[in-house]
Amino acid sequence: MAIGMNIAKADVFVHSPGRNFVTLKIVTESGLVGYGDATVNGRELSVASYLRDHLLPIIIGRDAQNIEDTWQYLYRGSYWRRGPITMTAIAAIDMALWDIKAKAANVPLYQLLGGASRVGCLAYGHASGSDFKEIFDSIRYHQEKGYRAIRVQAAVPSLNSVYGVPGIGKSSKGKSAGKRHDYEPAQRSSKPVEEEWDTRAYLNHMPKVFEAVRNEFGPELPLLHDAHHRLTPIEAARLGKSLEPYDLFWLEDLTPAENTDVFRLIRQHTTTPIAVGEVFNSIFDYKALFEEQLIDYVRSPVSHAGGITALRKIFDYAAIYQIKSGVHGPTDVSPIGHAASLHLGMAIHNYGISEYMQHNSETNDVFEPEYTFKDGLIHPGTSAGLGVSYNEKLAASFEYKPAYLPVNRLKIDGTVHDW
Ligand code: EZ4
Ligand code: CO
Repeated sequence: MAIGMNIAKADVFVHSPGRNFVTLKIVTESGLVGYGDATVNGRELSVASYLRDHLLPIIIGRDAQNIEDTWQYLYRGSYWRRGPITMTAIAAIDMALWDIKAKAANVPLYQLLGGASRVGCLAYGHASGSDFKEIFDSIRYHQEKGYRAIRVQAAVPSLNSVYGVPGIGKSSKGKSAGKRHDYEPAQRSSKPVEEEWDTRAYLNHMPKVFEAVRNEFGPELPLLHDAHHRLTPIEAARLGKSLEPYDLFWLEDLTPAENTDVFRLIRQHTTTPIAVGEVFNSIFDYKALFEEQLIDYVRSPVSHAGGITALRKIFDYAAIYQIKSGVHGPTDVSPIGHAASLHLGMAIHNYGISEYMQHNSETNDVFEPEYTFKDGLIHPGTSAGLGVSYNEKLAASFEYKPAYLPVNRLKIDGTVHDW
């Protein structure tokens, strides 16, 4: 047994460099440091408490090398399993222990997961706009940055706001363009912002957007779209069908996440590939979807699905059904969580694509991620471990402030609508 590999110390940091993040630091007796991302957007303090009050006291003194056993101890050993807070807390510990194991072995983490299966991880960026011109400009901007696959979100003419499309209504003043490429959807405020929604208007408008984009950019560019869980099963089927002529790479999060049975209906109606799972947190959420071959891409990131140990199993299970990874990579996954997903993405065979929104400079100054983005591919870097650090002093200068994702109401009568 290696000397000094027991967990000596663990701390949780909740700060706001660029946006709110929850960061776990584990230190072994020998002084090796591992980091984990424990951020759940808009519910940060719950995960911090779950870690500080319940998990960290029981992992002190454990052998940091026994990652699988620690995972089972925290998951199977607890009466209360699953759920986003629990699984994110376990994920943070798992990530930190893999970081330590790779540092102890002096290799980048993907080497421990089987080595590189590719030269880099294909990523997609977020284009959006209030009108076709803004959308085209935003796509071009991302292409110039190197992206080879692009998610397109669009304002809907009759709506004052649409999630994922910043700056609606300000375009005539020319103020939205810069902001649009550095978008943080969780607003720092004591209550959530409220946005309005109209499914009919959305369903009528989206095919026009993708028709215009295909006409402008041709058939080759991989295009993605996210419906943010807002549709009923039959509406989802209609959207998939109406977008078939535009050959989407995927259609994401069509219906509310709880009821996965609806994918049977959707699948019968459309050949548009389907991605789901950014709010899933367990292999059991995917079980029927895999076995019945109802989806094409797994959205879970390492940080929300129980860690590298758990997501690796989900990906291996998906591989049997030719289903690929399509990891969630918004700004609320910290550079630590993003790096963990990238190391796993480098190693697995059934890699698909990663979302890569890019953090702002405040975030990057604190975490100093080593991953690099070139020609549309992200590489996690070759230094030992996850290749991410955490500048505690600098982080502490960015005080945590509550921030919430918006709440969505129907335009016609104010009914709260699905995410
Ligand atoms: O709404 O990360 O695909 N990306 C997304 C994100 C999510 C936020 C939620 O925290 O859907 O913008
Ligand atoms: Co999404």
